Amino acid sequence: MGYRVAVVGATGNVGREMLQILAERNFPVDEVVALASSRSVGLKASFGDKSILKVQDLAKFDFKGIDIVLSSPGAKVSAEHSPRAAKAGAVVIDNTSYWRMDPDVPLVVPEVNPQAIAGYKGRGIIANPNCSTIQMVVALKPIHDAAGIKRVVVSTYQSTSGAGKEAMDELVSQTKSFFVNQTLDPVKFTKNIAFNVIPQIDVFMDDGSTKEEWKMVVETKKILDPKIKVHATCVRVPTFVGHAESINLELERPLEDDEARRILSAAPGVLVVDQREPGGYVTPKEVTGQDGVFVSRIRSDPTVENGLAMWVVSDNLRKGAALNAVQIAEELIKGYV
Ligand code: 11C
Repeated sequence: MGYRVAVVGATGNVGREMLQILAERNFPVDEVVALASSRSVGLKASFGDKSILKVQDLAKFDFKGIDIVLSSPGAKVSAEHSPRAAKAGAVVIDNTSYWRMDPDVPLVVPEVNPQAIAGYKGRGIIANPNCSTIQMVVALKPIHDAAGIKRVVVSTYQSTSGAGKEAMDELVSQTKSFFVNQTLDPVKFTKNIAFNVIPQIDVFMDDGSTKEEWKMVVETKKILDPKIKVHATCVRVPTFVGHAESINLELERPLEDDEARRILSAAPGVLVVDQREPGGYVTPKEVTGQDGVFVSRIRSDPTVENGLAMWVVSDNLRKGAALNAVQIAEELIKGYV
């Protein structure tokens, strides 16, 4: 038996990837529906190489009979339509920031807290975490189980695809304009992104952090352990796909770097590439289109007691968004729908 699945935001970076991954992983479907705003109605969306779908109007769509919704529109759209879909009987896996911190909505990374899925019954919504959080907690979970994480200090190097297709186009056009001696003013970003890095993702909060940084703090606590202290600096870099993170950990108990490497190599969803020679590590460009969370540069940090440092890279559109949502759906159909 298959499921009736709807993908909301089907024409966006993440929505397209959701359709691709559902098809790639042969998710058991009887029907797949592609939904987006009225502007996109009539456009086509590929369900992998299985079929071409005609995009339908989200606002007019009746969710009755739909089993699972994978949703990645803007937060405001999600606030309105995810509860509407849930009320019609669907389980909604929502990739926006809107529902993540709601105490009645589980926030799930299947390699880390699959047991939390059961909590969806309250609202009928399961939240998919922010991309920079997902890849970090997949790498932190086995270390936390082995040696207890007290504190995390993370700096991110986030690709333009996290800000959408227009942001990727802005990187392309600014790069091209540089070679013809023109300057194109920023539109999607606050400063030029070509040949630059920008230490702001999302809006500023009252304490001087940005909302992306705040998300990394509160989401990590909700998914992994509320006792872990997290300090994040989130930076946009001129790459297209793949977020990288430099992570420093302070552990409760000593953990040799060789032991950390062994533990990470055996952890679900993690691939260790750590050769301590030129090129013996992973960069964002190499992980585009891949499913894993890649860990390199694992080493002791002698500046704090029980310190450990690592470099973590993953495809932000796949494990950071669409793949994680599809994995939640796979867990869900094992016993919850
Ligand atoms: C970025 N992490 O790279 C953001 C995109 O809360 O789902 C995802 C925003 C979110 O810009």
